[in-house]
Amino acid sequence: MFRKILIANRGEVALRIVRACKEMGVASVAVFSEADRDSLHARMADEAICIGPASSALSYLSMPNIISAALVTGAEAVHPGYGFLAENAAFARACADSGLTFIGPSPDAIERMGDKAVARQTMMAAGVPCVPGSDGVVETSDDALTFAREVGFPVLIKASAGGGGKGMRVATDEKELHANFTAAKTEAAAAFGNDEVYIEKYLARPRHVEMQVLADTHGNAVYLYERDCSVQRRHQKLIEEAPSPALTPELRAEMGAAAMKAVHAVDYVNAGTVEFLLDTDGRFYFMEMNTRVQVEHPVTEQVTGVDIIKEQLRIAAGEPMKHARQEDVHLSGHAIEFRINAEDPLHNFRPHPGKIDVFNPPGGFGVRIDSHMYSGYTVPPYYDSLLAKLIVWGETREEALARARRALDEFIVVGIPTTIPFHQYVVEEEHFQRAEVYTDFVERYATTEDITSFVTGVPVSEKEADE
Ligand code: MV4
Repeated sequence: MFRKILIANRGEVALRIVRACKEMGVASVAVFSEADRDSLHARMADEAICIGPASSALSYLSMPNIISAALVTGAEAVHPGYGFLAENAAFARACADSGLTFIGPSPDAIERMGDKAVARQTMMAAGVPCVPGSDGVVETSDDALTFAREVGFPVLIKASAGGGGKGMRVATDEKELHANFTAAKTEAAAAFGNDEVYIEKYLARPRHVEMQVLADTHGNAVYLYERDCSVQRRHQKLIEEAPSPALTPELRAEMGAAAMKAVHAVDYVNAGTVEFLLDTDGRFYFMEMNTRVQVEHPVTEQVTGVDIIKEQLRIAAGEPMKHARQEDVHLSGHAIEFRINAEDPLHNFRPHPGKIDVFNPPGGFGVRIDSHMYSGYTVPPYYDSLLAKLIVWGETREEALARARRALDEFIVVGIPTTIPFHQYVVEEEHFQRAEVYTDFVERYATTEDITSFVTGVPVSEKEADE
């Protein structure tokens, strides 16, 4: 095992990694920007080193600053967390070139999954089910038309360099295809400096179901089952749960086998996530592969008992992972994660940095809080707005929901608005309670009017009648 590692991140995930290090007897080095001097991740690590000014580009995204910090502190490895440099192949290479172990997959795997057209082509060749569409990049709008006619309209034009919803355009008929193909390419060129696009049939109201995988350098590979992440807003996940209420045991085994094919197709090592779209007929299709640990990894930890961060460290250190056989990985109960963001759900989820006067987290059986906040902490305006993750566990989904209601009621944050009221609304919402949740859930059933009405106690219909 490593003696000392550097954590190239901030906030709750940096703290999550510090905690794993402490339990494993690994010394931790935190890095922080000038805006994060008073942050908990820096205080809880064994050592902390300033890597630049507030701007991410000059601190958490600065490869030379981070690598220098690792070298001067004598760290042997770098954990990138999620976001920032986590899926940057050049960074993984730069670590290796400096004699540092990157705690993640090979630069090659990062690169191949980072290009979404190459990822799709790789998965098609490996026999992983993909949405009907083009085999890799589509060069001309005439070729796009050929594919669209083959699979039928509507189709989705996606940027190869995109992912996470950026650079997508729907075309509902032949007339729209040409204009939207050109628009998608222009948009992709401007956003990513790469105008390559590919085509898929557009699935109506899919669910987002993703498989957590782990693979080590000894040839062991397992899936830790799925997470259902259908409650999203503008491609930002808000609630994730495991297991997915939409999977049968048979479908779960099929999806797990498909995820294992994906792992083997790129000789994947370390923790990863294979994202699928599940259509209303129970068919699933590969969407993307994330080559990092994800924000929502705790829901999987709660239902499997596997500490994913510790497994990442063991794998990167060249040890066999602890949960190496599929037969040893069991699902137990139900977990749901609620993202508590420094955002105002009554005003379009507008980010709202500022001082937290009081933070009183919930507790008790089946409640886990992963957070870097404390009473008196000031949320800086420079980074993402995730403040805390509330993860509840129950023997059943119903028990987890009852526990979520109780925990959300106990959860006190004074000083800035948070997404807590949004979650309090959702756990009472009938479609969510019945688990009838698709990727359009928020726009359909959790609008600003719905949440405002819930918070003020004024029914939506009465308010409309007043106006
Ligand atoms: C799709 C789709 C429908 N059909 N692909 C959005 C994020 C990016 N990773 C892919 N996305 C989608 N791809 C086909 N062929 C619908 C979406 C999508 C979506 C997917 C998952 C979760 C939320 C979403 C919200 C809107 C669109």
